[in-house]
Amino acid sequence: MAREKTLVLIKPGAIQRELAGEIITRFERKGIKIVGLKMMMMTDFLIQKHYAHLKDEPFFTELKRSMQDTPIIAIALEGNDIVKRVRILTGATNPREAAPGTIRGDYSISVSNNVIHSSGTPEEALAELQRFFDEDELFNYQRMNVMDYAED
Ligand code: DAT
Ligand code: MG
Repeated sequence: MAREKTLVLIKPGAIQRELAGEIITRFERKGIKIVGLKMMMMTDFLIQKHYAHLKDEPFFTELKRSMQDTPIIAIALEGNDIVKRVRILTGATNPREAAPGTIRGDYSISVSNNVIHSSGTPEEALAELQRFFDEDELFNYQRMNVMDYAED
């Protein structure tokens, strides 16, 4: 088991639908530790880096626009095997395929309004966290008691 951090973005579609609290609560209720959190605008530069793998897709222009409709909320989460665990909680990219109980399965209404981003692999998570957070925006702290019985 590897102790890792991962990046979540609450996307503009979720901010507009007032789902930010619901999404943060999902992670808290599951005992996942938040080690960084901030609201910010996605700049053109950030989007080009973040979605570099999609730059030639026909939907890229629309994706870029939709990521700038409102600020996003960037969240850093930490735990054992957290990248994979958060991907499972996130659910499939396409809402029609996202399982009930996952965040996208419960809240996503279209592939371009799929409410949340989460890093796909540990390598992706490292690169994305560096892109979205300065070192002094990520925190080291202990939680008391509640986690004594949990896996991480
Ligand atoms: P994921 O966000 O599940 O990691 P991805 O990295 O393949 O998926 O794509 C990033 C985002 O791009 C995705 O969350 C929504 C958008 N996207 C992907 N495929 C799309 C499509 N066919 N039409 C519209 N938007 C799409
Ligand atoms: Mg991805």
